[in-house]
Amino acid sequence: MLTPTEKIWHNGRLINWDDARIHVLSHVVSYGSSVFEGIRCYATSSGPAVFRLREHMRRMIDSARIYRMDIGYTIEQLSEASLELVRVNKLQSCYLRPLAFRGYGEIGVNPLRNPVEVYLACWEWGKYLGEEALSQGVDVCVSSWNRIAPNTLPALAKAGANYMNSQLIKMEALLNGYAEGIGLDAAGYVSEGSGENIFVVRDGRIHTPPLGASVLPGITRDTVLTLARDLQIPVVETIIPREMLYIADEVFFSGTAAEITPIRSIDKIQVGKGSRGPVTEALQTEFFGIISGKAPDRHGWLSLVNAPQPAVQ
Ligand code: PPE
Repeated sequence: MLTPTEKIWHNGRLINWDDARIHVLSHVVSYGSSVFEGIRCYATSSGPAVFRLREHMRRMIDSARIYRMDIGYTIEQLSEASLELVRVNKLQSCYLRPLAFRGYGEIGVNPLRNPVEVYLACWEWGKYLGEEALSQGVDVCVSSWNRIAPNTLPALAKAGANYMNSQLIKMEALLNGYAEGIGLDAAGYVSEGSGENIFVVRDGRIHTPPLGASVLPGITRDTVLTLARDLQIPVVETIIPREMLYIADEVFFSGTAAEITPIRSIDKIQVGKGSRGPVTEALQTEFFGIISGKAPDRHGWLSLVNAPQPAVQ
């Protein structure tokens, strides 16, 4: 269950958690007209720090643009407001959920006359796929549901409506005893999990589906690609046939919520040795080093919530 915090940001103002309510006839409720983000803030020795804040806000504005939605705030304004929100809620680490949606006004498919409402909320959120997932790996399946096809719903937009497809994948997986499901794209190639991008390692080379395979352009995906290049591990963005999953040495998920989670079996076929592999572990070490503040933030990925105090003269 969600643990409420004190404040939520709405259209430029801080309001109480319990006052962040909408009318049942808001456009978004009937027609799914929302875009959103998921961002993590980590506890570091310099205080709470938000991971790749600007990149997430840029994607939010991109998502809105695809749907002709004018958010009315810049990347800088949304980023500043996020830092302020974490500060006023006095959290050391949390998950941030920016949301923009078509609000109350008219009913009918045309959204253009309804107001756009922008919210930022945050709360404490633990591990996504279970406590042991990060070290032990998870058991997953290939879903009988495909990901959204091109020319149906745009996958580059992180829109609420896309998650109806994710829910079908997730529910089917959970009810069949798996932690997560992998969606194939409309052509039958590997796409992504219900809320994670996917990576396949074979013979020391990392493969991930290209943006054309109906994947969300994940910020953690980009992080993994960057860290792999830093480690001089070859990476390719390429079409991945389903059966590559079964003959891979390692497979792992990436995502803000899932971070870097190893996959130990797919459709009950063991992946590699059935435990976290060396490439996955090396990437986790880099990633967790940076987000915990223990390794240098060499790519400038962390935004400190509390601005550093000026040096005493
Ligand atoms: N694909 C999908 C479909 C997806 O939802 C996410 C994030 C990703 C890939 C990874 O993107 P990124 O977080 O930028 O690396 N899923 C978010 C929502 C999870 C939820 O249950 O809600 C997340 O990880 O925060």
